[in-house]
Amino acid sequence: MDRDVSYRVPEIHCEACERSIRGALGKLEGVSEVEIDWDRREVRVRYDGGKTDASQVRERIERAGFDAEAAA
Ligand SMILES: [Cu+2]
Repeated sequence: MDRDVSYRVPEIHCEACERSIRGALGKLEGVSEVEIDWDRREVRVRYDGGKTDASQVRERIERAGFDAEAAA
């Protein structure tokens, strides 16, 4: 089943940041969509709940070098 999760990533500053995050999440199996909201500094991810979960999504963002906080 498809699920959505959002994280606040305050350190997104430029397109290189966006590329790193997209690259990191693109390698995570089950991720089908990554949306970056520049105004809110938020990363929204759609993923297959049978293949991965929100904590793995968060871990990928953090491993790419960014703090990820649960979005309100
Ligand atoms: Cu950047």
